Amino acid sequence: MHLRILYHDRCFDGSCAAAIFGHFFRQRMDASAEFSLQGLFHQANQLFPDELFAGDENAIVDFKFANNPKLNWWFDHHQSAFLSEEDEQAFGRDESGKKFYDASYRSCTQFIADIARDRFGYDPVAMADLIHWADIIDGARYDCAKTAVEMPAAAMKLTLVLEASKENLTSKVIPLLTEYSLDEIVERPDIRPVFDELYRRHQASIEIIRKRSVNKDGVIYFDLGDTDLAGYNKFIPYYLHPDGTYTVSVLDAGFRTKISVGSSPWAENPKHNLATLCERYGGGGHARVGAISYGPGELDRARQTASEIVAELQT
Ligand SMILES: [Mn+2]
Repeated sequence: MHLRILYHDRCFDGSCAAAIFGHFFRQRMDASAEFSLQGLFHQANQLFPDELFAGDENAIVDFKFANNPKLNWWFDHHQSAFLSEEDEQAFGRDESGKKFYDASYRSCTQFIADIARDRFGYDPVAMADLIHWADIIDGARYDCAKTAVEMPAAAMKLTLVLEASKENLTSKVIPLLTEYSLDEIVERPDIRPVFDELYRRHQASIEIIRKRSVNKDGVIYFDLGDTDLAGYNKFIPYYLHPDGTYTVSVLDAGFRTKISVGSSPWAENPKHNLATLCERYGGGGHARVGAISYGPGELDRARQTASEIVAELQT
């Protein structure tokens, strides 16, 4: 029996969600199931081609709903979980008892653990550390920006590797998450040097953002469109500008042009819902962090959108 797990790619919670779903499936559904893993990215004009659902059973975790009859399992906690109203209605009509959505969860990993325990008798105790860290990392529950930027814990180091390594290591790391501790994974000879190199680049990115970012009326803005940075640690802006409430940035990630819109986890009750704001431009996310993806090379359009969002957040 072949179980195909589609998960939010380049994301610690997405990876832990894939790991815990596989662990649950082997514990409660089919002990001899073989897994295959496929990461999914948010893109402009998101599609779920039929080839994605090539398993005997197919699951999506920590990613949008796909209205495809071959989708057997679905777990998500993003506010923007549906591509269309039609998809939302299809989810509402679903009677499989295997598709679940709850945007109040900080991590999809915790969500899967709770549902699998309550409805399917799953024992998640072996996954307690993963659940704990997915909740901290996806929920951005760090004491301060300094901790978030300096990454003392193994889970934080692994997050950097999963999000930013040149070669995508998520499908390699996911099977390790159920076999080894986070400390053991980070110290592996095929992971530690990757982290060390990324950490050096992380420190360099702090200097680039330091030079380019401005904080005006609580909104930190910077444009990385002409740099080769395809991502950055989202707490750097608040490390550099502790009194900033929001961040808006533009970057060129090659396959997409991305506008990131975030709020400081240390700011009390920011008044704007960033998922709702991003949805107006075809993006999405959570209340406190969102993003918009445009096509490759659409930097001017992205800059225009970013300036509109900055103006709105400054009010
Ligand atoms: Mn998540």
